[in-house]
Amino acid sequence: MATSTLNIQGMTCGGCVRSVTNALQGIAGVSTVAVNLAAAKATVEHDAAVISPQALVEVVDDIGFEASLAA
Ligand SMILES: [Cu+2]
Repeated sequence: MATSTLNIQGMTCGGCVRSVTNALQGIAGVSTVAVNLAAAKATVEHDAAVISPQALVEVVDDIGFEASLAA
């Protein structure tokens, strides 16, 4: 199991947090998702053999936010 942290720009409220959480949680291979609005980050535990960190970023971008992998 891998843990990836994403920086996410564009989240302004609890609805955004829910949208991001649901999108990430819905991906095959993702086990847990924790989104922090104040920090503008999401921490995702996932099976890297099923879903890559970059693919997580793309899913968040696809629903209208600006994501990148945290260093
Ligand atoms: Cu919102």
